[in-house]
Parts: sequence; C-alpha cells; structure tokens
Amino acid sequence: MSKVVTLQEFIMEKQADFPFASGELSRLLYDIVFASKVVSRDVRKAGLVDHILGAQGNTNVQGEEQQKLDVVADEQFIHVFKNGAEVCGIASEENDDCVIFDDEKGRNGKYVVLFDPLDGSSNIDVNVSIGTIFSIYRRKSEVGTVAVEEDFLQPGHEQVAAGYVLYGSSTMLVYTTGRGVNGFTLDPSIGEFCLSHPNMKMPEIGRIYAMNEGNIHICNPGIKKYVEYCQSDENQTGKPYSGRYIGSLVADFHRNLIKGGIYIYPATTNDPNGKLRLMYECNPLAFIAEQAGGLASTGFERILSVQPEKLHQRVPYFVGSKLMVEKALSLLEKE
Ligand code: P6P
Repeated sequence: MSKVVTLQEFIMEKQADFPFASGELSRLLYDIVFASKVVSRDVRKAGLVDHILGAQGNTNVQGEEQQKLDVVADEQFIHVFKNGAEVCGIASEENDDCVIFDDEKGRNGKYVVLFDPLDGSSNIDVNVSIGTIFSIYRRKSEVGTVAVEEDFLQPGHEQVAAGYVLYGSSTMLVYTTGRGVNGFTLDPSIGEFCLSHPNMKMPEIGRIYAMNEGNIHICNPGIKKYVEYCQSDENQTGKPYSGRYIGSLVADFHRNLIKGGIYIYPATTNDPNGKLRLMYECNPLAFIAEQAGGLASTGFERILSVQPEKLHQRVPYFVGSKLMVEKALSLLEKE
C-alpha cells in the first residue's frame, strides 16, 4: 500500500517549487484547509441540527434567499482569514462589499481571497452536493497599507492559486497554484485531506453536457444548435451525449473535470450577463480548467482575460473539455 500523502505534506513539498516562497501562501492554504474541514462537518450534520437547516430569513447581495449554512460557511472562512496573517482583505458572495482587515496583521497581509462560501446552496435542504470556491491574488497595493478595491478587481490570469471544496458523497478539495491540478479526499477517521487525484487532466472530449435547458429559448440561438449537436450522432463521438445538470456548479464542474464534459450558463434575456459571478465562481474554476487542459470562455473572450469592473459582476460561462468548448463557441451567433 503506497504512503498516504496528506494535503499539508503536499503543500509543504510543493512550496519548494517556489524558490522565493517564504511560506505565506502555504499558511494561507492551510487556513483554507482548516475552514473546509469545519464547513464539511457542519454540512454533514445540516439535516440534523435544525438551527442550521432552512432559510436565514433574509437575502444576500444577489437577491437570493440566504440559507443559514451560507452564513455559517461565510463566517468560518472570514474567521480563519482574519485570524491568519496572510490576508489583507476578502470578498465573498455573501457580503455586499470587500471586507478589509485594517488592523496591523491585516495591513501586512500579502494576499486577497475571493470566495463563494457555499455555492449551490439552494440544494442544501434537498441534500444535493454543494461546494466552496476560492480564488487567491497577490495584492497590488503596498504591504503595510490598507487594502484597496484594485487589489480585488484583478483579471483571472493574475490568480496565484484557486480551488474548490466539493461536499459530495465524500468531501474533496481540488486546487492549483499554476503547476497542475491535484485532488484530495477528506478521510474523516483521521481528519485529513489525502491525495487521491494527483495531476488531474480534463479529457479533451467527453459525452456529457450540463446546462439548464429551461433557458434554451432565451439565449444565443447557437446554443440550441450546440445542444442539438450533442443530442445527435453527428457529434465528435458519433453517438448522442448525455445531459447531466445537478444545479450545483462545483458538482457539475468536478464531474466534467474527471469524465470530460461541458458546462454552459449563457447570457439570457433574464440574465443579460449570465448568472455566474466572474470573481469567485468563473475565474477560479477557469484557472483549474486551463491547468487541467480544458477551456473557459464567456463565449467571446477567455474568462481569465476579462478585466473585472465590479466585484459581483456576472459573465456568461462555457467551461470544460477543450474540443467541446471550441465546438460550442463555433456555433454561437455573433452578438
Ligand atoms: P439555475 C447555484 O445557485 C448556481 O450559482 C450554480 O451552482 C448552478 O450551476 C446554477 O446557479 C444553477 O442555476 O438557474 O439553473 O437554477
């Protein structure tokens, strides 16, 4: 039986890949790992502890009903970032504005973290997989000063690390620091994430397309053409693909990363810029997709090249296997 490699060991080993690393990013990743374990514990008991289950009774900046577990997860991640020494500020789906850590420790933090603490939260009460998504940038402003908005509004290609936690049949953490993608599975019996999916590569083609087809008549007509292509035997595999849509981005993305596939959330007449948020959903998963050999696009622009203008801005999203994304984009009608 080969030696179990824990996520902490892996982070430490990989730190050596960065000659000038002084350990801050490693410590920040440790903080994320710790918060992920706590959130996993809370997610696993959500059905049992009624103080968590059910709606919080108010709405977040997205106008979505906040689930209590959203708030629990958000507060847990903010807690570890605020009490660590690596982060000068955070932005999250659950907070209207950036949360700037303006004490001395915060001012000396080198990084900002943007995250969705619990994506797919509408699935919480029906016990469907949900996830956390995180994106890490080096601050632009001078260390020792209070973080500013430009620290957060950086294009995705500036990310130093990105990842997600999938609270599924098991809890997995998948991340990249720009040198490939690795996946770790939480072993609850020892409370450690263990390397289970080394050097993950997204198959160049798959036979799964994921889209809310309820939007098919209110989006770019080229997408209907693409879905019909998927459903035909004219596609690149010669037989109809399968439609799989969990309604939880992290779960749909993770399945496609392993099996190959495409996830599409387009601009629609209801959501002219799409539904998904650039900074803490699309960019981090795009970083992982590209590192694993896949693609991520707005339909007309590489996701990682989009220059952000607003913290919670939305973009249309095509992400997944290279040949599938390329085919879908080729059928889009120019706007
Ligand atoms: P719809 C969850 O709210 C989310 O942001 C993603 O996780 C998911 O893929 C998508 O929205 C589902 O949206 O409109 O199909 O219900």
